[in-house]
Amino acid sequence: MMFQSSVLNNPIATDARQFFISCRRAIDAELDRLIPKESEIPHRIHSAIRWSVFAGGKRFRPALLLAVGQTFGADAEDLLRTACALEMIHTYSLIHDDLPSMDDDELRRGRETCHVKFDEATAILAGDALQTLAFQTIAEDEKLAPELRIRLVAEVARASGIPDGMVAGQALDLEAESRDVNGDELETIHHRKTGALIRAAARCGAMIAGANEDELAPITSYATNLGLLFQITDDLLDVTATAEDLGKTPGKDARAQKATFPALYGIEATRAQLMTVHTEACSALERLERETQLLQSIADFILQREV
Ligand code: GRG
Repeated sequence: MMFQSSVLNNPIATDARQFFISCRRAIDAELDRLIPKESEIPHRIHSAIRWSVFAGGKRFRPALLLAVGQTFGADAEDLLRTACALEMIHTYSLIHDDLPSMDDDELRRGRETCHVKFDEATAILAGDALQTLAFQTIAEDEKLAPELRIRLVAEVARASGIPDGMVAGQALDLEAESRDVNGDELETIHHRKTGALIRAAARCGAMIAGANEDELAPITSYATNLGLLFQITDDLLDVTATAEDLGKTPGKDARAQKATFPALYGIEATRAQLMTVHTEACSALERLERETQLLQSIADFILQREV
């Protein structure tokens, strides 16, 4: 398999923006190969899955997996399927998060949400199918040793589920709607709801590259801080950005009186917190005896992101 861009397999790629652009093509092409076509029966669920997956997401989690894996010397071709599996899990979570019984939203990735375009039952099934396809994709990745595939499946399952993964974060978030939460509780929600999958992306990249435990620890710390950085910038963008920029409905957190960093601490203190978390992420990288310029650039990119 040949990648269209040399940047993807270039160990000296240092610019996050360029890296994301070049990754995106390879990730989308592989997702297109892995997900059944609309023409396959049952048409409606395949159409719904493709509607949501190919709606223009940033592909941040798979790109992070590729970046970390390449930092540790893995070949992009060995990383790509697990990277796509993470995007499948992420897209499933967005489809289910948008459902009327959850966040009840009509706009996602700049277009109608899955249940609005199709129907609620189809959206539930599309999310379910994406989740199982993600695990199937890793389990059947013949480029990787069977033992490694088991470790990756466990890592992704742990990050996606309970008690410390994304589903737990979503459950805590729903519970928090009916009461006040403090800063520590908010961080706990964020670490699970958003952080766990981002952390798994980085760890899977390192695991595929054969990184040892001494290297996994700083990468885990980097990615934990990166996940928090990503969520705090998300909270800020919800206050400051437009629907056109975001491709989703802004201002929802404030309208729902949701606990967010800006709501708890104010915008200026939230910006200061961003700087602290960014510094923590970068200082974790200093513990690695690797060329980490691309990973630093990704932290800078998230700090400054506008979408
Ligand atoms: C339904 C089990 C379940 C979990 C839902 C992901 C999630 C958990 C909820 C989405 C709501 C939300 C605003 C989460 C915080 C940040 C976040 C994950 C934003 C969406 O991710 P992006 O910005 O989206 O990477 P794109 O569309 O670019 O992939």
